[in-house]
Amino acid sequence: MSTATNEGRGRRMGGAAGGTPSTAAHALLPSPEPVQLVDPEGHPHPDDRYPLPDGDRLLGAYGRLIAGRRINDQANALVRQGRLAVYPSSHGQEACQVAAAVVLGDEDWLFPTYRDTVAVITRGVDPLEVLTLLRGDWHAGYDPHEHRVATQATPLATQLLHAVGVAHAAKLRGESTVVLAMCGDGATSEGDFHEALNFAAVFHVPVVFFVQNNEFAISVPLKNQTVAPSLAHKAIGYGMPGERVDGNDLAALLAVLGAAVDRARDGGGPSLVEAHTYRMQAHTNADDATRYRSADDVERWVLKDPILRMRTYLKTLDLLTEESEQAFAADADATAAVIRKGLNTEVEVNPTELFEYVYTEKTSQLREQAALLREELARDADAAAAGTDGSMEGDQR
Ligand SMILES: Cc1ncc(C[n+]2csc(CCOP(=O)(O)OP(=O)(O)O)c2C)c(N)n1
Ligand SMILES: [Mg+2]
Repeated sequence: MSTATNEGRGRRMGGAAGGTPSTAAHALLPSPEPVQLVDPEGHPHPDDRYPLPDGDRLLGAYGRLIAGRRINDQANALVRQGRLAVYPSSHGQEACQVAAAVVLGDEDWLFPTYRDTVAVITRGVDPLEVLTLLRGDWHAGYDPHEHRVATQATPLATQLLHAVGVAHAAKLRGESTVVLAMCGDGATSEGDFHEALNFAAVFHVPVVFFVQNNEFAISVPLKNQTVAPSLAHKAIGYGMPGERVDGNDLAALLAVLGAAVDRARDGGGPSLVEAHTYRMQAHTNADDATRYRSADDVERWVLKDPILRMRTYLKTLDLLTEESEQAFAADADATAAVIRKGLNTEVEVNPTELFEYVYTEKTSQLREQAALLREELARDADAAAAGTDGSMEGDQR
């Protein structure tokens, strides 16, 4: 039996290839503790491997953080007003959302989940087009090609395979595209997660898997999901480097994700970044988080809020002024106002569009269902014209 291994092929993020087999394997391992460059009190925390992003970059990203929080708050309010059917909020995870979007270039692709609305908007997609999905009007309200953002995936981990496919295609074409694929801690238990990571590693494709570990998959805590030392440790099993980062530290996220993207672009292959963060609110409005976790747990994470620490840090450096704070707040309010106005406008939806744009040729079942719907709509229209309720005699609908 051959004892050949692939040790030596992998590289630490931003590090050099090679070394003895054991050091090469070791180089794939994540840091023992999540990388942190700014602590929860706003103090810098230097790290030899990851330089702090410069002030302008941090300030710009901080502005997006403020907008992200505002978008989350606005969307939650619109759910309560019945204007959105559902909103999986990223409240508390905004640093992950912003960093995932801003580390990419125009030629790159982002593959988000249902929770990543803020990342999609930060990348430049029109907020109203993004929220169309969560209003229930369309499967996706935006053109994925316009900003190179795939549709937000609700079936867990499916987007990871699509992301690997796009990265593989880009590599075959000789393009410099990098793909960043997002998923949650729960999604790492899916078979698709395994298939995506294995394919990506074997074919050495330019993809960054970004896992937002917010400690819950609806009501299931991480300890019931895995007993691996961390989710980042899973990477070594596929032969790619893993890294852990403080998911509420915008500076660390920009540095670590930025290094992973550079590495992929330079031909270094895939890697996995796990961000340690926390889902501050319920899974969605359909969930009651008080049934499975304590208020004290949530309270502990309030102190680690990504906005608070970055504000303190930027103020200490005199990078954030009263005026720029006001400008960021005004900008965020303007985005929220656009969302409010747009979602308070009634849309005319055509229910028969439900059957369009999926298959080039509809299946016989879909043709039958579409015909039934058309008949029902015609009956309703006739009834409305005649002033009756539209139901047929004996109709049990
Ligand atoms: C294949 C699949 N199985 C189950 C579900 C139902 N489901 C929706 S969200 C969710 C939890 C996912 O948790 P995680 O991956 O940690 O992401 P988070 O919601 O915390 O961002 C589950 C089980 C689904 N959407 N898709
Ligand atoms: Mg989760």
